[in-house]
Amino acid sequence: MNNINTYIRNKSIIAFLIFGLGITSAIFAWKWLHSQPKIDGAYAPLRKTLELNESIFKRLVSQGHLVKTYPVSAADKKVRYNGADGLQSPLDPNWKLQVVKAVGDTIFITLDDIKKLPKTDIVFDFKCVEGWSQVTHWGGVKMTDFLKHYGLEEQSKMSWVGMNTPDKKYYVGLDMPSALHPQTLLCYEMNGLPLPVNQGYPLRLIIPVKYGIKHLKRIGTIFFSNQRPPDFWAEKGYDYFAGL
Ligand SMILES: Nc1nc2c(c(=O)[nH]1)N[C@H]1C(S)=C(S)[C@@H](COP(=O)(O)O)O[C@H]1N2
Ligand SMILES: [Mo]
Repeated sequence: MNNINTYIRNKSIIAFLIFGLGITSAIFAWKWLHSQPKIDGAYAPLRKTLELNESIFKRLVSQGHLVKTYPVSAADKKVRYNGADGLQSPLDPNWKLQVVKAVGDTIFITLDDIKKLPKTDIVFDFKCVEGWSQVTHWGGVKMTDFLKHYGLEEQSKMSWVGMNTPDKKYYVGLDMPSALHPQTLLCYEMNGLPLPVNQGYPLRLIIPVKYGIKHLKRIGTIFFSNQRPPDFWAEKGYDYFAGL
């Protein structure tokens, strides 16, 4: 009898010690994580996980994976709009797209010039990280057609593309494989009509392999870099790549 009591007591003590050890290590792990430096708003170890996810995603893109498309008839006529950062000031009536080929070498391109390039339409399920999605219809020039037309092959060998609104208040960074994805558009039409102002008139990005946060509205400047460009939502802790 006594032996059994001793046995139960010892078991309880061991269970209690293991429980205590578990709690203590959880607290230490939490403290350790919060003592780590932040990279783009996320603690370094968590950022590492996001980057691992991204390397898997990049492989998918380079294998030529296409986002699912829909017939035009499936597109919603009442398109939701979301996000007005960088759209607050009135648009300069003399707006031109600025493409920085190199430091001190910027080209200025009008909307009419962009409209002369081959046009591509896409109907796809536009997804916002906030949890909604909508099948919508967009038209514009494929990023790859645009880059070829303007002789930007050398720039396309760099690792990153950056885009800003004219007032620089909203900005995105894109990995080159996603920028060169065949479904990525410099877009000037929605439902076959010029973009509404709150939807990014005169020119916005449509990059179906990524969440809405990357689809910059009202593009002012495009530049190329081997360093990762600043990114509005990544700075607030969202995944830099925001791939689907
Ligand atoms: N300039 C600018 N572009 C932006 C945003 C913004 O706030 N400012 N919001 C983004 C987000 S979070 C989403 S979901 C999409 C929404 O595009 P829509 O308004 O055409 O639906 O735009 C993206 N592009
Ligand atoms: Mo979004």
